[in-house]
Parts: sequence; C-alpha cells; structure tokens
Amino acid sequence: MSIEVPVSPGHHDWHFPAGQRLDFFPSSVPSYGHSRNLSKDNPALPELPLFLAARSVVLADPHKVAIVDKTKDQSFTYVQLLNDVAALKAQIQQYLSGYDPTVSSHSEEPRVAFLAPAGYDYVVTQWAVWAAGAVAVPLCTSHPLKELQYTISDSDPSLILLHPTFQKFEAGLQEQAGSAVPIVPVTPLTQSSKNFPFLPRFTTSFPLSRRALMIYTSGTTSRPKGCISTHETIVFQARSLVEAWKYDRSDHLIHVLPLHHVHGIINGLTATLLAGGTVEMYPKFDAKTVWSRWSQKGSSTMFMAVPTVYSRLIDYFDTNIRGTPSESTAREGVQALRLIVSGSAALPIATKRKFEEISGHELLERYGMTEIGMGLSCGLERDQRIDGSVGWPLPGVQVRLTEEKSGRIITSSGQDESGMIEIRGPNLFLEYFRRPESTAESFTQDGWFKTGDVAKREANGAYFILGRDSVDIIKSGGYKISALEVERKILGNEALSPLVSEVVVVGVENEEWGQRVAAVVKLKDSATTTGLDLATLRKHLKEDMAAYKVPSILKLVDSIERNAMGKVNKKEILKLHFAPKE
Ligand code: MLC
Ligand code: AMP
Repeated sequence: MSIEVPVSPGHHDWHFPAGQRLDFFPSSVPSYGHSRNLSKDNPALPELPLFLAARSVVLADPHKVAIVDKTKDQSFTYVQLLNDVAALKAQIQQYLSGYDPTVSSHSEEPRVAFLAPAGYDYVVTQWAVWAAGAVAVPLCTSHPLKELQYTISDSDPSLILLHPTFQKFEAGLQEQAGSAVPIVPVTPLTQSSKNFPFLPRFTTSFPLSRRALMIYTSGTTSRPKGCISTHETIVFQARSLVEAWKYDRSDHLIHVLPLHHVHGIINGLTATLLAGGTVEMYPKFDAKTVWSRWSQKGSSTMFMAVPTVYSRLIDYFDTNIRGTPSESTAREGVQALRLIVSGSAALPIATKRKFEEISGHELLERYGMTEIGMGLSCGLERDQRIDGSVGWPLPGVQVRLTEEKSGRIITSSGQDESGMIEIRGPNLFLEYFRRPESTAESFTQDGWFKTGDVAKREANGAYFILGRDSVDIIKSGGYKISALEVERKILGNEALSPLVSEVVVVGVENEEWGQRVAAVVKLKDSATTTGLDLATLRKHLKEDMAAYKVPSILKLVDSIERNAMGKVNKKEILKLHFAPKE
C-alpha cells in the first residue's frame, strides 16, 4: 500500500467551496471547521504553535512561499504546505491504528521514521508526523544500510515513510523492522498548478509536552543514542533563536545542511518557518551554487553553516572568483545578506578573518548541542561578536560553569574563570530513548544538563569553548563522531577484523575539518605482509558507517602504548604520532 499524497487540486475538492477563495478574501481566510458544515473526516491540523504561526502567515499573505525546493525547482506556499501536511497526516494516522495523542493514557508516542531528501517532501513529512502526534525520526540520507538498520532497530518505529529516492533501502529496512512495520512510499509532491485557496481545519492541540523529535547523537558510548525532544522544547529552541537573531517574514534562508541534526532542523528549518520566512532547500552543500546565489544580490538574507563550509566557500572564492570580472558582484551580493552564522564546531579565527575580508561579514558564532538546541550566541550587533567566543546565554537559557572534579559551581567573580558547561531551561531534551540510566547520568541532581564541554567565561560574561572533556568525542566537519564507535566497527568489520590486532581512533586537529578521524592500527602478525592501506580501510568501513565517520588518516604502528592498567592514553598517542612538526 502506498500513501498517495494528492498532487492535483482535484483531490482537494473539499478545500474549494465556491466563492471563498483566499485570493479574494485574504483578510478573512475561511477555515473549514468554522465556515462549513463539512464532514468530520476532512483532514485537520492540531493547533501546534508551528502550524498556527504558518496559518497567520497565510492570513497575512496567501501567496507567501514557505519552501523553495531546488531539486524540484519549485516553490511551495504556506497554504499548500498546511494542506499537504493535513492530507499526509490523515494517511499516517491510518497506519497508527487507533493512536490518539489527545488521550493521555498513551505513555509512549509511536515513532515514525522517515527518509527523504532535503526539500519540500521532507518538510511535509516531518510536519505530518508531528500533526499525527507521533515522534519524527529523521533518517540520515548519507547513511549506508547498516547504519539505517541500527536506527530502525533502536527507535522501534511503528511506521517507516520512504521517499522514492531511497527505494533501494526498502528490502533491507523491512528485513530489520519486521513485517509488522509498514514501509510506505511517499509520493513526491509537486507545486500545484492552482492555488490552495483554503486553510485546513484546525482542532485543539494535544499537550505540547508530548514527545516530538528523536535525533541520533554520538556520545562517549560506542552506539548512537536517540535524543528525544518534546513539542515544547522544539518551539522554545526555535523561538529563542527567532528572538535573538530577529528572524522575520522577510527572511530568506539558503539551507544546505543535513536534516538529521539540530543545526539544520531547528536553526535552519523550524526557526525560519516559525518566523514566516522562506527556506530555499538544497540536497547538499555545494560552494559554487552558494556563490552563484549570493551573487544575485538581495535574493537571500540568511545563511547558516559549520566552519568547514566557510572554509570551502573561501577556497572557492579564491580559486574561481577573486580577480575575475564577477568578483565585485559576488562580494556585493554576500555583503547584502542580513545574517551569516557559524556553529557546531569551533570557528578558526583565520577562517573568520578570511571570510570577513571577502564578504564584509563578521561571522556570528554560537554554541549548541543536540540535547540543548542552542545555548550561547554572540549578538546581532557587531560589537557583540568576539573572536573565539560563542557569546552569551540565549533568551531563556541558563548556563553555568562547574569545577570538573568536585562539581562545585563557579560563581561569577568578575574575573576570567573556566569549567564544565552545564545548561538548564525549557530548551533541554527530555531523555535518551529507552536509556534511563544514560539520561539520569547526563543531568545533575538539580536538573542541569552536563554538556561535557569545557569553557572559559570572561569578566563580561562571554563564553569561550576550550574543548571537550572526553577525547573519545571527535568533531569533523560539524559532525560528532564517537571514537569508540569507529574502533568497534573496525574490529567488527568482516574484511578488517582478520587484519587488525589493535586500533585506537583519535581526532587530529585540522584547519578545514576541525578534526580529522585518524585510526592508529597495529596489524596482526599474519597480516603484516598483506598490509592495510587507507583506501581499503575506507572502502570496507563505508559499508558499516556514514562516510563522514570513516577515518581519513591511517597510521600503522608496531605497538600501541598502554599504561600499567592496560589503558591507552589517547592524548599521548596524539602527541606521539600527530604532533605538528617543529
Ligand atoms: C563528508 N566527509 C567527511 C565529512 N563530510 N569526512 C569527515 N567529516 C565530515 N564532516 C567525507 C565524504 O564522505 C567524502 O568521502 C569526503 O569526506 C569528501 O566529501 P565532500 O563531498 O568533499 O564533503 P561534503 O559531502 O561536501 O561534506 C562536507 C560538509 C558536511 C562540511 C558539507 O560534512 C556537512 O554537511 N557537515 C555539517 C554537519 C552538521 O550539520 N552538523 C551539525 C550537527 S548539530 P569520500 O571517501 O566519499 O571522498 C550540532 C549542534 C550545533 O553540532 O551546535 O549545531
Ligand atoms: P552535537 O552533539 O552533534 O550536537 O554536537 C554538539 C557539540 O558541538 C558541542 O558539545 C560542542 O562540543 C560542539 N560545538 C557546537 N558549537 C560549537 C562552537 N561554536 N564552538 C565549538 N564547539 C561547538
């Protein structure tokens, strides 16, 4: 069975009572629930804040574009978005046999996993899952089957929605999920040839304390955990950014980030749509495309990315634009943007400076995490952007530093001080899915989330990230990678395990990537003649894990140093094998 999302207005006949078209009555947009005695079966949307915000955009401007889908080369209005969401939500509900989010006796919301390319179909799917009161589990489009299968087995979904782009995974996902879990192809949506003149019906919302989103995140354990946020959390996170960075309806975001992490989902998609702006969505970052769009002065107002993306944009400019006739158009185009933000990893000051020389923009740096959304941010005003600093607590977010060993709270003394960052506020996630112990361990007794990041706070209250407490967490290109997971995958890989005796994975500092994943490998005696090269290691590992987690450095060694307890000191390994040459 397939979910048929209607693409022609003909399927939406019940949306078109004569004489009440939006075009003619923009200030009094009819909503079915109030204006007509229509069948109760008409798809309706719960009054979630995001949907209400979208409705108010439609009321103000029925033609307002929500999404520009660059793969389809089509634009989609807010009113079409709400209608498509309502239609898909109704169909999702049919699969969630009898689940009703308004009934509080449901202790666990059903999970709906979905795999869709970044674009309009992704947004409709995610919003429709939210409308159905289920937990959206966005799968990563660059994951190989085995990693998708892990996410499926761990998130235990009741339904999987699969975009045709990823049809090749259907059999493998079905095998993992079992025959009781339907895998339903979602028919891609197209821009309607006519307008959608009516808003869907709205009904009272279920409680916002219900679980809404599950994002897989790596930690100090070897397996990624599902981090669950509620509707309340998501809306709070997005509103806090809207307030701090002043998103509004005139904003147009060029969105190039993956949509299985908070940077892309919350900062990019949700906050912009909550503010009534337009999101121009690309399936993947490409420096040439971004420069070409920026060169069309005034066509976008915002851009958000990880430091590696800025490094790529600088390289592209230097190689292809600087000194050419298009240089001034490109510079003026980017200069006209309102806001350009960097985050998810430390922004090297050299990158910040080079980008500023080209664009005139001093990148706004902020700090966040899957479990907290965004916590700290430099200000919109130029004098609130400090080199190397991630700024001050965002609206509604509490931040404190504690002493690493004792847990003592470091009170502001008017002096520079450093410690572990702890966060509290409505921005915090609810739990790691079905991991009560990990959840409990990650909070202090008084409800502060222990981020594992170490920071310095200066006398003016600005925070500077100094690094992570654990060497087992690597950040490469903005992705968080567990060194332990990579080690386990190498030792467990069918082709590699006969060759590898011991392996240690570390993050090696790198200007472009932040860190690169490096594997220090001692081969088995039997394998010393065959050897192992980086290409072979990467080829085999890419079957088991996302390419971004796969080591890009391989160091073969005769022995791996251990202390008297048999433990590896990764800081020593880094010094020994990867210290910069004098
Ligand atoms: C890609 N590769 C990576 C990588 N990304 N390797 C290490 N680390 C990464 N992040 C691999 C590719 O698989 C490829 O391998 C090779 O590197 C070169 O690929 P590419 O095509 O040049 O790279 P590209 O696909 O363009 O990706 C680069 C990137 C991407 C920077 C655009 O990594 C990216 O989108 N990063 C953003 C991640 C993100 O959104 N993080 C936010 C997490 S939330 P091969 O072998 O095929 O050549 C969070 C909280 C917060 O952190 O604060 O925001
Ligand atoms: P993730 O778990 O993928 O959400 O990654 C969150 C982690 O990214 C944080 O715990 C930090 O270590 C890191 N991070 C996010 N933003 C910044 C930043 N601006 N500077 C340094 N590190 C950052």
